[in-house]
Amino acid sequence: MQIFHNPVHEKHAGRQEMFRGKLVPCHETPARLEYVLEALRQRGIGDLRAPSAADIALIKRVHTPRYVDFLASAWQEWVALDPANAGLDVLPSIWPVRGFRHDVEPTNFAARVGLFSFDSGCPLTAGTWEAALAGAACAIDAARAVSATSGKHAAMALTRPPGHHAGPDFFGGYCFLNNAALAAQALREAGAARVAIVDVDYHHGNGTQSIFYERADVLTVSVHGDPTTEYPFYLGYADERGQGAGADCNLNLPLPAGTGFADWTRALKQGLAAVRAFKADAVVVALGVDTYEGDPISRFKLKSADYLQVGRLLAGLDLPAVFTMEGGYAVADVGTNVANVLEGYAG
Ligand code: SP5
Ligand code: ZN
Repeated sequence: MQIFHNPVHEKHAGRQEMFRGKLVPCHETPARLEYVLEALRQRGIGDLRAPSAADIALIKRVHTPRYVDFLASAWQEWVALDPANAGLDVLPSIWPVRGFRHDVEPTNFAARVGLFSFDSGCPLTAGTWEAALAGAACAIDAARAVSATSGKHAAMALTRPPGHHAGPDFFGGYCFLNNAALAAQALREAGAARVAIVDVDYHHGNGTQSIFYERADVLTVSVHGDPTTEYPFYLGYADERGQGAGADCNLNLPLPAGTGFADWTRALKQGLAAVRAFKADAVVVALGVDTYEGDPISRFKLKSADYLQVGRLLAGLDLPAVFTMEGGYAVADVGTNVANVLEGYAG
């Protein structure tokens, strides 16, 4: 499997996220990816390569141009406000909720940060744009590599920050550019008529759902913690089925906190059946391993060995596949768990 690894991921390193009225250390750290790399190297899994330059035009067909331009210049604007800001991260503090206008773009920086974000747990740092852009390139390259090879070929975008919470024009949930959505778009543009995205991260892939909600060419499936109690709370319910041309092209499979592998597998199999019924030509797997029993912010009970079976089940689709790296915060075990999925997938 070709693995496009983000060589500048560590340039995105948030200091703190807001949690219960305090700033606490970020869960989404550079070490997460280093553990994955180490596990892949040790086990001889994959063929590591660097990404090419990012296709900004493609990124602007998934995200709005004004959002992409905001991300690209946000850090410079932040430091221009006060040179001392260079030692601090950007965290949103105000948002336009119901009744506020979304069509205006204030010049005030904090106001623009809020316009383009949805939570205060997702710091934007000096290197966020560079890291997110290289990660997007990994996702696009992985999709193009898979498209260029016939048969059941697979590739991975091994990158952070993750992507599945990032929507058409907002960041949040540790995500800035939606790598899974970019991979799906790249697969479409390389000739796949129908693409499915299967999101197995603990959290609902709200950004991915929003990006494709009215499209019939991309099926979005997400197995996740029930948003009644789990982040991101405001999306991810079973009655969200897609809209307009995209009606019946979104499938949410929420499961209660505490769910173990047997029940989780039943939901995944239901999701995979929907992918088959959709007659997808290719699949993108948004691979989060925060479903792990040891994850510090999540509440499913998968064990490390279960991830081998997750890989086997995904391989059963028998489709060209692109994996993107999403969540997983039990840092020292993230490598084993991701490597297990890929090993199970390879058979
Ligand atoms: C990609 C991904 O998995 N994003 C998840 C974002 C979750 N953000 C909210 C997490 C709040 C958890 N805070 C718990 C702190 C316990 N010390
Ligand atoms: Zn997650």
